[in-house]
Amino acid sequence: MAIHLKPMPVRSRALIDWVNQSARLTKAHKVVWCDGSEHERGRFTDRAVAMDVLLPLNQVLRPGCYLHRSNPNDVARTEERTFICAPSKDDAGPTNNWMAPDSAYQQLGGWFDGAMHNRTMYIVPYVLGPVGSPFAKVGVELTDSLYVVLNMGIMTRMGHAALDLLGESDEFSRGLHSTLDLDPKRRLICHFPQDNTVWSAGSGYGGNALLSKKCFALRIASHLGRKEGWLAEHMLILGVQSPEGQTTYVAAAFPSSCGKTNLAMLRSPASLGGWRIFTVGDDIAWLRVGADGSLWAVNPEAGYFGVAPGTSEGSNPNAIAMVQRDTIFTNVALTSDRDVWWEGLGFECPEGTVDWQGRPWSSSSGRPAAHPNSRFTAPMRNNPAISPNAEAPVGVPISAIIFGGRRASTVPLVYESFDWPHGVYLGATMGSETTAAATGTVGVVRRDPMAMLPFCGYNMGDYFTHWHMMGRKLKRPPRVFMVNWFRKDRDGSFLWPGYGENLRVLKWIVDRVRGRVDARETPIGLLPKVGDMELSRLDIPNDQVREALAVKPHEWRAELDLQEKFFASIGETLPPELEVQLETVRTGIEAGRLLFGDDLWNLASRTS
Ligand code: OXD
Ligand code: MN
Repeated sequence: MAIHLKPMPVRSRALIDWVNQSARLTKAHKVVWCDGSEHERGRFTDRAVAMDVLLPLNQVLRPGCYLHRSNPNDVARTEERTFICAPSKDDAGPTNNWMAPDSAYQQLGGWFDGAMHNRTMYIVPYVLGPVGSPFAKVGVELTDSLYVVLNMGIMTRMGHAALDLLGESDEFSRGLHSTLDLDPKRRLICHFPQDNTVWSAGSGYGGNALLSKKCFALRIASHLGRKEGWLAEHMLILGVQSPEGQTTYVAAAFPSSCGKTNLAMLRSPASLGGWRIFTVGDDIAWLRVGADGSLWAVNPEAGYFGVAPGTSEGSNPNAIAMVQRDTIFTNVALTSDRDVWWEGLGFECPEGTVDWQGRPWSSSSGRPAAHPNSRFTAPMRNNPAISPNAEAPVGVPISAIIFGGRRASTVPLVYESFDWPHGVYLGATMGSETTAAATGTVGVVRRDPMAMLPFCGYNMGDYFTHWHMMGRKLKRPPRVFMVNWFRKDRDGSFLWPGYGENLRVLKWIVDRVRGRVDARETPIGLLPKVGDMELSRLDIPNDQVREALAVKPHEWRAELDLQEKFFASIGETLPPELEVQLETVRTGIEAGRLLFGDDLWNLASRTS
């Protein structure tokens, strides 16, 4: 019989019943309700240190910071072991793995049976979205991982706030998580949207185990959003403030590990003094149509689970400042003075550093010191660029949506859609090279519509239709843009410097939204006139910018064929509107090529 410790005032009968049921199933040795207080965090941290779950870092250099080393077989999201267990396979659609709900409950139920007999079950109630916001939702995660509890305390509003908001209601997301024995063969992340439930087994890694994040705030929430008429998206949210003090809010979807956190926290380069970025969120946006007919967004999370490698004083100075304290690092390297190091931190690895597995390491070791998907978990309040509206219950009004992928060719630095349906087509056809954020081959282009391929909790074709429906409800829809920071020249060098200089692209987007500049019309969308972009004091020739903006028909022919293949793979649920959009682009590209050859829009950009 489980011992319940420190019960808090819990008024939801449904919550108590479910906790009891889960404790019986897992035969939890102890059940601990988490209240989310600082005092509790201190106790849990001490316990995690005593259990070697956390290693204290140098508390003078990094107060409140700890290092966690995960099992080497458990370092990224496992998409092939992630399932949408909706009642029918069609509900999950062709882009998701599907398992019948009964089979999934049965298989995982077998694994969970007795899984915590000598472990503590922590009950983690949490709120997603600012407390007091109409967007806010309650979730509860039951877990046997102290690492998960401590991360959830950073990533969500955890404890009393959630129980207060829940009151007597039975409306909360139910997450049951056990690391089991971390055997990859007994690893499954199963979502039951119809039950507002996730069961996650066999992994302790972020996206698989912090159930508030990808599992609830995206997969389950996208299903709820479809039912209730809103959107849960894999998007950062930021405010761009002009030198006059006018702020324009933007939401942007990029696949994992493509720089969302860097863009959300961007510090303007000296050459663009006067322009500033404020972060509302770095990974997830919940979006609703407001009474004014605009799209309003909140960040459901309270912290950032960012990719460490590549984060430096140069690429993201605000993140470097943020992770100076109160941060949990996962799978980074440890220096001899107990500080952290990772590839791309901007300085040589100090001697005596051990790698993410604790093995001696030097630059000649022939392997990275930090795992490529190593992470920092930091509270958003530590971000020096946090928006004053990050906790605003009503959210922020979104004037522009930006889609973007990692594409070495074809996709220009920035362009704008003609209207909302064309914008949905841009998002639906997004492609990107795969990264280390998920297990599998890195560097292959895959279609990743709206950056939601791994996170959409229902049929992708129905998801596109939902986007069209949202557009119909919007009296003042945001403009939609596509960006690509990663285009390369023939020699394989990046054409655009990226990082802080991306603010120049944001400035053009803001100028478009505010009606300050016009654009060049091409079959793929509206491109900047090079003269309208702020390029002063940028250390690259204008011709290189033109190359980054070029529309090359031979590349687009190949691209459109791939898009068509992807659409075919969606099957019957694909809205015909998307095929019409694709054919319109194809006709434009072919006509232009016949009339002017392959260099048409390249040439056009030269004259503007
Ligand atoms: C993330 C991801 O952790 O997208 O945010 O993988
Ligand atoms: Mn993400």
